[in-house]
Amino acid sequence: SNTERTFIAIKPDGVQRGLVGNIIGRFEARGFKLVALKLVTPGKEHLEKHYADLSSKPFFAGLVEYMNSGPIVAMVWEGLDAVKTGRAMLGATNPLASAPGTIRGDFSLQTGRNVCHGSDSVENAEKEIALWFKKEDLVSWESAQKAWIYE
Ligand code: YYY
Ligand code: MG
Repeated sequence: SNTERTFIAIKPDGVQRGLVGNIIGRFEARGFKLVALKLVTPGKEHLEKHYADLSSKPFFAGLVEYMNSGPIVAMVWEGLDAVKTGRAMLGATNPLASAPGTIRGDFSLQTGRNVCHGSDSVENAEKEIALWFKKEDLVSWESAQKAWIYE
């Protein structure tokens, strides 16, 4: 475990359903530090790049259409073990397999409407952050809470 950055995105269903504040609140309350945030509709080409690894899957076209159906809240969160912990906070890909208490387990039922994205490895987090944000959009700052969250 180390200090890491992860890419978290509230998908169009999460935005439309008014879950932005709740999801951001979870990452804040857990102790992660916000490094970048924007509301965007990046377009099909960008979303195809984001999900490039899944381009051969039968659900790919529907996935891109869903992701392109409204604004997305794109974020970078930083902290101890942020990638793995972010995934744990999200829950399983299929919301029916997500434990209550997770974002997907609390707010969704179907894989194709699972509300929130999170990077699955440090390497992919770096790629995703570079795809969604310019270097100068990543804010360097010290949280006043740091000494109360870390030993
Ligand atoms: O990382 P995660 O979002 O949990 O799952 P991925 O396997 O990377 O798939 C990305 C995205 O694709 C998933 O969140 C919903 C959608 N999807 C789907 O619609 N149907 C599947 N059988 C698998 C994934
Ligand atoms: Mg994934």
